Amino acid sequence: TFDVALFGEMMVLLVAAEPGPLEQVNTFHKMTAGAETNVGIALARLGANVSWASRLGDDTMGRYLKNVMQQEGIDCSRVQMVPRERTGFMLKGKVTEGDPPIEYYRSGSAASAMTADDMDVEWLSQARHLHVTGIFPALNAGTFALTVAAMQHMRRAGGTVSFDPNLRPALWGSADLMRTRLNELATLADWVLPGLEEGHILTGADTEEGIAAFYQGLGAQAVVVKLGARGAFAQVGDSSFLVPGYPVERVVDTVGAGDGFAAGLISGRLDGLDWQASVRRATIIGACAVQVAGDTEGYPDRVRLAELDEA
Ligand code: KDG
Repeated sequence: TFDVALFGEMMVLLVAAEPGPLEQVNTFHKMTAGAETNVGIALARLGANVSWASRLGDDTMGRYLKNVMQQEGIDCSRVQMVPRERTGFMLKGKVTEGDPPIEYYRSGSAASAMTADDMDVEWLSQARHLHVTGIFPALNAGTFALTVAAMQHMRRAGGTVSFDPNLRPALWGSADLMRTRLNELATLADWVLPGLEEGHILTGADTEEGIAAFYQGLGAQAVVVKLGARGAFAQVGDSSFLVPGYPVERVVDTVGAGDGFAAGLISGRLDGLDWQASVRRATIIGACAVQVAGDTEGYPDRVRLAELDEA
């Protein structure tokens, strides 16, 4: 058995080294992106056994990504390197405030061709937990079907499923389709983890309480709404609580914070922590992520996490 199973597309991330419009940037740093693999990296740094199922092009970028995952200690035995197919990549700008501009080069990528046939039931049955985001199922009908099948299987097998809607309207094409499909996935999740603005878009509710009530109505055991610097609101069964944001010195880039948050929550629960302590761990890792330019380099290991928890 292992702790956490993940699907998802990993991409090469080229981050602008200087501010300004992307067309004028001369220097980029090569890093990695992908919401699900970000969660995997954050979990592996905390010592979880993570296994990732995906496809990559058998090209230089694909080999780079697989290498990074293996160096993080993640099992890549379910990652296929596909000849004559391409690995996706994305560009990200550098900003001094707010969310950075991004540009995708991922349509037709190796990962986007996955279908429900790529589900390895024997592999998934060995996992304690499955984490899903709204990005991979947005790629294609096949990746959506694969996500649904994996969530259904995980529930039948008695494991837990977490779901971060991670809204990417550009990938869905239509806001209505995005809402319908993501709320469909939420019905198959035990823990739903929207941001406040995302929750508003998906449910129509204006408050964290309203968002939580919506997803409880769809059957979620726990709903944790991310409130940015204000922390997070959690509704678990009949009880609800607020965990204040962990102090941040300087926000450099918010991308990757939600993934760190999910990893903190999952790792807390798998370690047997109660919900309060798990949400607190989630806010600490989210805070680490916003202080760096890439998605993953801020994620702490156990030693650093303990230091931050005590500080
Ligand atoms: O959550 C972080 C992701 O948004 C980023 O790594 C890129 O997966 C990504 C996407 O599709 O936007």
